[in-house]
Amino acid sequence: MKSEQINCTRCGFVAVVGEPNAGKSTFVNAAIGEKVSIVSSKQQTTRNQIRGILVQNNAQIIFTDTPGFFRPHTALEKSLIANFKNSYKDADIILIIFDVSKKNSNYTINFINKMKIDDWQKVAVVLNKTDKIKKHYLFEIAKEFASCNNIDEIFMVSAKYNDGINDVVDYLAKNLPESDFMYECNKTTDQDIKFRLAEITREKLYNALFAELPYNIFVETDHIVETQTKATIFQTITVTKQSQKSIVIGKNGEMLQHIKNQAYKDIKKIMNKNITIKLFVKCRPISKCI
Ligand SMILES: Nc1nc2c(ncn2[C@@H]2O[C@H](COP(=O)(O)OP(=O)(O)OP(=O)(O)O)[C@@H](O)[C@H]2O)c(=O)[nH]1
Ligand SMILES: [Mg+2]
Repeated sequence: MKSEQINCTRCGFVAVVGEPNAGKSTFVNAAIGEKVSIVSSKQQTTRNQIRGILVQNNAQIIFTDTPGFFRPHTALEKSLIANFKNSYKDADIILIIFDVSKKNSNYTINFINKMKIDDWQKVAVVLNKTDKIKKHYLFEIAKEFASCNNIDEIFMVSAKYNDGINDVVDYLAKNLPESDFMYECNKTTDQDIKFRLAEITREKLYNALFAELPYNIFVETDHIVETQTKATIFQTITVTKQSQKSIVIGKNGEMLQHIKNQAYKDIKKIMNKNITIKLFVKCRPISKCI
């Protein structure tokens, strides 16, 4: 009986949800200890559901980092929301990330109280960015969340400074259902390598051109030419206006070079070999239906 308990493994899905910019992707990266999801101070950075995978003791935790929840206006936002609703309905544990420096918790609390949860699902709240506010405010916010329906646990963390993350990970590992692992032990994400590298460049673009860039800018990895020791990564950045193309390239190509330099370190870490990045910028106007 005892050896059966020791050998039992757990595995399941954890949906990481919350308002835009709450720090969902930062949290997932901190938990996994690797950048699997891009981070920026621009809202709605995460467009797709990103899976990050972590083995903790006898448990394999499969995080789904989601686009933030908000009232949709544009077609892109509507598709983000549709994606988001699917992301938590099959999750074993739903982690609600809240940015405590926002102070107004009504929207998130309302969301939690309206969530339709099945009996087998658990909901926990992660109060994030604790580094940004004073302790007594934090306890007031925690009290507000404690009165929500269905909350199993409340954690206080600073994802950016890796504070309090282990407690959340331990809780997740203990509360996932008994199951075999679904992924190989050393896998940290299920993303295709081309997509992952394109996301890194998109992060650097957002961070360098925060105010000037619209959301409909896309980065694609066209191909990767690889030997055992070296990889050349060809990527295309697509914008929708000539003026945006000039911004991305910058004077004498300086902005493009800056983005490449910024992407270099992260991409090298992922590829684990010498790399060269070739960036191209293309303008493709959005076609209008009449
Ligand atoms: N000070 C502080 N900043 C944080 C913390 N966690 C995240 N941030 C910052 O908050 C901003 C948004 O972080 P993201 O992880 O991209 O947030 P997100 O919830 O994934 O955002 P979307 O994908 O756009 O919904 C970034 O500038 C992060 O560096 C934290 O614990 N403390
Ligand atoms: Mg995100």
